[in-house]
Amino acid sequence: MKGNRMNFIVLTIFPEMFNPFWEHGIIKRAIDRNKILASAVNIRDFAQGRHRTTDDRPYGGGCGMIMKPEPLAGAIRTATKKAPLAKRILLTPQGRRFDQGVAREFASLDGIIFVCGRYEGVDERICHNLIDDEISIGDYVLTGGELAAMVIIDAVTRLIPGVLGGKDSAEKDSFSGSVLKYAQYTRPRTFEGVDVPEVLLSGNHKKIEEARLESSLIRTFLKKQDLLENRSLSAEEIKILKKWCRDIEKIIHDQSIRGPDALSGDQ
Ligand code: 6GU
Repeated sequence: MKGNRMNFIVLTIFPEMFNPFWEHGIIKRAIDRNKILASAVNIRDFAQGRHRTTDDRPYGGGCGMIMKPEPLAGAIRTATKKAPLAKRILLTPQGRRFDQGVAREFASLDGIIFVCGRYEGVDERICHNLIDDEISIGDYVLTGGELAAMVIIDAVTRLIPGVLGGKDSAEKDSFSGSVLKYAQYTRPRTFEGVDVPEVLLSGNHKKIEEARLESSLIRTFLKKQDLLENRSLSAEEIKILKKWCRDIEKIIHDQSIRGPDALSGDQ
């Protein structure tokens, strides 16, 4: 019916925050090319009473305000009618941690309904029947789920087939193969005294691939060693790592035959 177009519906008390987000860059292009459908719905539209309040004081006392269940329930039910197959995700610092693996998982969904919490949180009863998953984008506290929704929509959209320009741009990302992206360069050839590595100008594609793999490994080793430890290494990668070991052992060996002082760094 709607084909493979991903439907993002964001439920928020600040829908205007999303206007500039929908209107720029890859997200805008994905909307224009019908790869995604995106909308932000005001939870307040489902609130009752003259003041249309969406929050209230917590039972049992304590500081801060809680998002009332009725407006949230109304907003979630209406969104679910529009996108019956969509996964309903509550954005909360207590949720499962979002990462590239979760982004890949979400990229294959029909749609996502994001519930953006504000204040001190949402009434617990919302989670019983109306929420399928709880997600956090990291271990810090934001004032609301809106920025988290944008982070997730951004990361997921670029994984949807046909969204990125080059056909393999998403596959060659940092993390896709669980290593970081290699060092990249564009013109000019010399910038502030630093040259682009010679091999990249050689036109030798095999050499370039090798140099890039080595660059990826070095950067991963220096910046995110845990990624390397959890990776099953290819024969090519093991070859590169073993060469480093030999190079490092040679340095240590050459230093140590000059005497113990050579290693202490106070020569
Ligand atoms: Cl999803 N919401 C809030 N309020 N804070 C967060 C978060 C989400 N993820 C990390 N911190």
